[in-house]
Amino acid sequence: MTTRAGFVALIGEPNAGKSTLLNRMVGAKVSIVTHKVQTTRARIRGVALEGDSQIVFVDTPGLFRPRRRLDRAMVAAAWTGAADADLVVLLIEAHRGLTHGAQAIIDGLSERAEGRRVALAINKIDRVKAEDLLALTQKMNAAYPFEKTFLISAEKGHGVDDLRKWLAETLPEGPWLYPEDQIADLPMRMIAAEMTREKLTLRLHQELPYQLTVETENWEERQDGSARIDQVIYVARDGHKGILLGKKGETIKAVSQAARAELEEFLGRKVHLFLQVKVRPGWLDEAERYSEMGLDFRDGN
Ligand SMILES: Nc1nc2c(ncn2[C@@H]2O[C@H](COP(=O)(O)OP(=O)(O)OP(=O)(O)O)[C@@H](O)[C@H]2O)c(=O)[nH]1
Ligand SMILES: [Mg+2]
Repeated sequence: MTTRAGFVALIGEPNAGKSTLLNRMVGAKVSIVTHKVQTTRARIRGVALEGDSQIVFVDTPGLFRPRRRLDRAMVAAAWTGAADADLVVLLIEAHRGLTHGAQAIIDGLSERAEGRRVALAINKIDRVKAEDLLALTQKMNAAYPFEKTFLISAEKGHGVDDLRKWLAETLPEGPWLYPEDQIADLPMRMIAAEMTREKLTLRLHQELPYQLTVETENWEERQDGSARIDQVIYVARDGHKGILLGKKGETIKAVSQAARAELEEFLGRKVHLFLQVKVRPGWLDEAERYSEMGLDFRDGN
């Protein structure tokens, strides 16, 4: 039997649906999803099997014009993901079309991921009329020589099987890179921290989600089969701590409950989750915070 295996980087503007697509391909939620931009911060690998192929999807942070150190490190991580991959899939949003941001990514492709084979996935087709898609497909292919174009809805699942099949056929021949039953390549402590960050992002407004980070400090397996997980939420300002806790601690309590429920489902057992909020004004400039997130601090320079 000839097997195939390789890395497929999912790139695109923030909110394009990269993490949604990764989760659908893998069949489990390994990367967090919100309706807000810049949700994903680092490269997250999820593994899918299709016939004799093992496809390692690499979810990446959205590509945008970075301002802060964290933004720069995120964008650098995304480009590294594209440069290291066997195949690249650029996601755009059907209803937004060829935006300035998408054009900037196309311009970057030849420079930052030279020689990579790139397919286009026009996502969120559930939001547009079918007849609009032909013109957009043509426009995109005039802007860049994509190997293939797929019309998909990562959320509803349309077109996703065709994309997976094409990727499986197109990856190089070679032995599988992960054990057959592995679906993600990300430490559990980080997946757990991401789940809490997702709940925080969904609940908090404006800039706050971008001013915090979550780390799993301790993970204890208990005799009764449950897990005790201690996490720290770093915020940059005193005022943020108050907002995060909420009136009588309501906000943090709701976040904790939602994150715990998801963790329990993911792990298939009982979880005791303890969240602590720490004010740390300089966390956005601390190397250790970046390595905990899976980012390279120096990329932020
Ligand atoms: N209508 C529709 N919404 C979608 C589809 N795919 C993703 N979404 C929504 O788009 C939003 C962003 O999805 P994500 O998967 O977090 O996007 P992302 O590209 O990973 O975003 P960043 O991590 O911020 O770069 C979420 O609210 C998703 O539910 C789709 O096919 N159709
Ligand atoms: Mg994402």
